[in-house]
Amino acid sequence: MACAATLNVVIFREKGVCMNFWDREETISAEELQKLQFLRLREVLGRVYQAVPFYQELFNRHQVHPDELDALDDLSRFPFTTKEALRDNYPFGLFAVPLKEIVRLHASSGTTGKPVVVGYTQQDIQTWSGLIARIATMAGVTRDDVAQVCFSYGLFTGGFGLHYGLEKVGATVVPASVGNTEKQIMLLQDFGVTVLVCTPSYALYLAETVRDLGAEPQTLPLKVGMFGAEPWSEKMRRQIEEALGLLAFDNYGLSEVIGPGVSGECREQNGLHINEDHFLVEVIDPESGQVLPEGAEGELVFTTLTKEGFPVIRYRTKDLSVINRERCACGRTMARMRKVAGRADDMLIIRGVNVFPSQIESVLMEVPEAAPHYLIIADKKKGCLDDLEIQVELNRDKFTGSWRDLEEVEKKISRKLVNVLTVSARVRLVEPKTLERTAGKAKRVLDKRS
Ligand code: DLL
Repeated sequence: MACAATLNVVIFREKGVCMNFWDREETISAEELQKLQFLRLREVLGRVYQAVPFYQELFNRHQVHPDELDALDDLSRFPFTTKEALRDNYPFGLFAVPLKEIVRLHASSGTTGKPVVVGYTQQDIQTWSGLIARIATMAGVTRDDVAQVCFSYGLFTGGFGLHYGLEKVGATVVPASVGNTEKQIMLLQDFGVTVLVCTPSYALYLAETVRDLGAEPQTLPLKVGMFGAEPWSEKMRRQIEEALGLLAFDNYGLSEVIGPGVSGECREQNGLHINEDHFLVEVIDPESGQVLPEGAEGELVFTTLTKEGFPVIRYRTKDLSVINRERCACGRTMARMRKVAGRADDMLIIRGVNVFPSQIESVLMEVPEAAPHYLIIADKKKGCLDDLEIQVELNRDKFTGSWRDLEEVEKKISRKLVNVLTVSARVRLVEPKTLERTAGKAKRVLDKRS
C-alpha cells in the first residue's frame, strides 16, 4: 500500500515500515518481470535484426531468428557479442538508429587503440537517469542531499551518468569532475556535501589528502558514498566508511551496456540489485560459454531490453559474479549480483596458478601495518619463471618499529598470501604515498611478462 509520494519516490508501507523506491518496477513479482522481459527481449531482437547489419549477419550465421524466441531461455541459442566485435564496428556501426536520433556519445575508458563508442537517444538519456535515480534512492540519497560527482565527464560515462540521475532525484549536484584534489576538498567542506560519488580508490585518496591538510576527514559532512567503476573488497568498504565517516554503497555498470546504472546496492549492503526490467542477465562459464545454473559463479552477460541507440545482445562483460534471487530485506524483488571481485582478464596465471587481484587485496586489508595502496607486479625471473611482487604502502599510524620489524611485517604478509594464493609472492613495504594515485580507475596490476 502506498503511504506517501514525494517527487517520483514511491513509498510503500510494509509491516509498518516506510520504504523508499524510485519506481514501482523495483518490487514487481517474478512472473510480471519475466513477462515484461520476454516482450522486451522479443522486441529488441527483432529491432536489431532489422536495423543493424552486424546482428543480422551474426544471427544468420548462427542460424537463429528473432521469431524463434518462444521463451526467455531461448536466448541462450543466440550468439554472444564481444568487445572485439564492438571495436570492429567503430565508431557508429552498431547504432540501431540514424545518427540524427542520437543526442549523446560516450566512449569506453582505458585500453589502447580505438575505444568502443556508445550512443544514446533522447529516450535513452531519460531511461538512464531514471536508473541512476533508482540506485541513488537505494543508497538513501534524497532531494535534501548535496552530491559531488568526482568522475570524469568526458568521454567516460561516469560523470554525466551519475549527474543526471542525481539531479532527477532532486539532489543538489556539484559537477566537480576529476583532478585538483585540494579544490575538491574545499568544495566538500564549503558546499556541505553529503554524498560523494567517485571510485573507491579516489575516496581513500581524498581521505588521505584531507589528513595531509591537517583536518580530520570524519569531520566532513558526508553521509553517503556511491562508489563504483572498479573492484573493491568488503574490507576496503569498511576502511572507507571509517576514514570518511559515511556509508559506502557499490554501484556497477559498463559503457557497452549503458554506463553506471546497471546495478546498485541498497541499504542492506549485501549484493547489487540489477535493473532487470532493463537488462537481462545471464551467468556463463567463461571457458565453455555455457549458461550456468542459478547461484554459480561465472561471467556476467547482459542483453539490453530497452535501449534504443545502442542495444547489445548477450554482451560478454568478462566480469565475474554470482546472482542471488533470494528476497532482499529492502523489499526490492530484483535479483542481486555479488560485488564484482574482478574480471576474467584481470586474472594472473602465476606458475600455473590462477591469482586474482581481489584475493591479494583481501589479505592486505587484514594487515594493520599495510595501507590500502598496493601494486601487483608479475614478471619473469631469469627469463622463464613467473615472479610475483606485491608492493604495499606502509601504514605509519600502525607501524612504529624499526627496519628489522619491517622485514617481519613483510614476512607475515607473505605467509598470509601463500595460504590464500597457494603460490609465493615477495612483499615489499614501500614508503607512504609513493605508489601512484589516480582520480580514475586505480591501476593495481603491472604484468611485465606480456
Ligand atoms: O566504469 C561505468 C561506471 C561508472 C560504473 C561509474 C560505476 C560508476 P567502463 O569504463 O566501461 O564503465 O568500465 C566497465 O569497470 O566491466 C567492470 O570491470 C568495472 N566496474 C564497473 N563498476 C564496477 C564495480 C564504467 N562496482 C568495467 N565493481 C566493468 C567492480 C566495476 N568493477
